[in-house]
Amino acid sequence: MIEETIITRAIIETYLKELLDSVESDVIIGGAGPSGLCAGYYLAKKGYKTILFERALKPGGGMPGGGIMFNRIVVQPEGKSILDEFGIRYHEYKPDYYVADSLEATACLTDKAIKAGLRIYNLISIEDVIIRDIGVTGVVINWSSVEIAKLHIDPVSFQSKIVIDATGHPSEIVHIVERKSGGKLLTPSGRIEGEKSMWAEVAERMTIQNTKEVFPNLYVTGMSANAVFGGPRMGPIFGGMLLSGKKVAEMVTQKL
Ligand code: 48F
Repeated sequence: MIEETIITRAIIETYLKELLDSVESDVIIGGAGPSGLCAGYYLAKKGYKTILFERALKPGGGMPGGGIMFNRIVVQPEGKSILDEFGIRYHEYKPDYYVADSLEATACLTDKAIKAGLRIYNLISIEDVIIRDIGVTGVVINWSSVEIAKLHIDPVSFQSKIVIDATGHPSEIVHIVERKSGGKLLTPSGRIEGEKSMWAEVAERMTIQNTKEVFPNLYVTGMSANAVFGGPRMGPIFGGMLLSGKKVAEMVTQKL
């Protein structure tokens, strides 16, 4: 016999128990694209309590869509070791250009990150941050459905030692901090430099260079790093995203 009310209780009770335990954490990541998932995997694997809020229904960000909806991604040789780490299969298309299935890549990243201990909360948007004297100390969240419907419902806050902006092209968390801190970012101008037009080779290199602390206790990874520090976009080549996620996890580990 199947009791509907037990199903209801199982879902609500287990979700809320974990959510309550996530109110304070070591690291909060905004965005479950490739860089956020990769960062979350390496941090959770090290034993840090790592929470990820994702606005969308499903994780993956720009990865599952591949290039122009063709579900393939390209990765350069430097990214191969991360594909191996996550069990993502690939083949050499031409020397130094590896092709993988973008759905398999998304599934493997998500699977390994969750199994390493990353807590992913989908359908939740980060709409503000908490800033104290020491820098960023957490985020303010609301249901994405509330945001989309433009309902007047107050959000709640979650505290962490570190926040990582992995929100991709719009670099949403850094935009909030720029606006609310009066432009005191650790960028050359103190403000967001802005993303430049496509140049895959330079962009891939710069994504890793630009993976940094951009305000005390706030780091940028992936496309957000390039948008904040003035790097170009790169299109459907993904090695830089994965390497940036790994790098930010290493930087945060050193700081913690
Ligand atoms: O855009 P996205 O995949 O970011 P990424 O990890 O990777 C970029 C590539 O996909 C691609 C590219 C190159 O290869 O240029 O675009 O840097 O994932 C960002 C995720 O953040 C979520 C959004 O729904 C997406 O899944 N997101 C954005 N803003 C918020 C957010 C927010 N305020 N709160 C929660 N999630």
